[in-house]
Amino acid sequence: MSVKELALLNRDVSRQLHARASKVIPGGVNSPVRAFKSVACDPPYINRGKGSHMWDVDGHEYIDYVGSWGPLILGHAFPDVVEAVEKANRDGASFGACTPIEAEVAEEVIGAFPSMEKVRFVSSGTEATMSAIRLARAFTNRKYIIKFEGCYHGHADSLLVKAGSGIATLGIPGSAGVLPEQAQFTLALPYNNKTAVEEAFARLKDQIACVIVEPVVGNMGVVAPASGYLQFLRKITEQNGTVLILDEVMTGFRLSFGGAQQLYGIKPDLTTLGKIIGGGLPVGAYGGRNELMNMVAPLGPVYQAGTLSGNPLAMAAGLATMKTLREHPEIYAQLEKSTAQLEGGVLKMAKGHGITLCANRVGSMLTWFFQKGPVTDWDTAAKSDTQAFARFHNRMLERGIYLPPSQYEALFVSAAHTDGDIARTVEAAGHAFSD
Ligand code: KE4
Repeated sequence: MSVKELALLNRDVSRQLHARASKVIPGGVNSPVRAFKSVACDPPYINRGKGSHMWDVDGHEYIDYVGSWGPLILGHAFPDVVEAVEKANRDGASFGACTPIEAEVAEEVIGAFPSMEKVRFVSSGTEATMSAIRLARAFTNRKYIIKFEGCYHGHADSLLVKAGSGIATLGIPGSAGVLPEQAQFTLALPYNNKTAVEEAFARLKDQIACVIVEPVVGNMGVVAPASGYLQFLRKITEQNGTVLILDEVMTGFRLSFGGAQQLYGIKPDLTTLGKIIGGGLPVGAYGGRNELMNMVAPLGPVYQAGTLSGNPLAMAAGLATMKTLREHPEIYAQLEKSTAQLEGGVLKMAKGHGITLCANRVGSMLTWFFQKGPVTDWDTAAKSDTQAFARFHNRMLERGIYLPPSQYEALFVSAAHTDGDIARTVEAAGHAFSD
């Protein structure tokens, strides 16, 4: 189809629904990235997903590479997950009481993450990271936290912070409504930069409660840790009695069954999880060794609670997902192969059309950056041509390929993606580059 024909693709019903939603929900969305602002097009309204495909209300079919932003490693409406949730729902959706399945899911998580002796379930990744930081501050009796620019850990006030003027200066609010007083104890340092971390510890010595890091970053686009970087963070935190929190909300059960910490051989003090452990339903978690976790209420003084924490439906979806991954470890080799084919196929198409493109990939997390690269931190990621990305995104969407609507996001390949999906996506990229 020519670009002109493509532009005629009817998306009227989505537009009408978006106009209606925008009257009653801020921006018409319940999470900002869904508004498709950075790709300047109206968001398709999705009403069905199956396997690696989704359909919108205007009847367009898409190969989906967002997968609900990571949870759907098995694809949409995976039968075992659907059946588990339906069965649980027939017995009642929520009790606000102890249920048998919670310990079963906790054992599944701890079996995959030996750095954890106990785990607490919450309802989002934000709750998980917020709680882990509170626990780290209580355990160390210290105030300061270190995060890294380009890493996202959810929308808790102390994490919506951007770097101050110079390296290792105190954080400044990254959002309206976050007070300077709430940002002042957060340092936002450059990722993959050892000197910045050394300077922060030299300056603040024994005042740093925790370092929280995405072990493989997905939230500036995919950025892998430099060789030895995670081992460096583990060593300097150990030397200073600082808690190392690996935020594996995205990488947990994604990069391997034991997440990035299994892949890179790192034993954190605390791990946060989300996305895949809920199988598409709302679940977050934080966990670590007993010395820390036994401080969490009702055992200890660190308060944290949640009406729907450990919700039976969400637990059922997560358990069915994790069991499938545990029983089919070959899925990870399949994801490695299919995502590598996707990465390389599109890079080859770009080269053939004279498009400047580089890629970062770890397992089934992938980002093509519209620049020559390399992309190793936020400063280099930010050099990308976001207009070129937006054009590519739109043209792929018109050709039935649903990519994350931002240059600074990871795409996700699922076990449901077929060789045909990958080939069709590469072919669509060739057309998109030539439009
Ligand atoms: P939630 O509160 O959105 O469940 O999790 C926050 C979070 C924490 N840690 C990491 C590493 C994350 O990637 C996230 C959330 N990821 C984004 C995608 N980049 C969610 C998508 C959205 O905000 O709508």
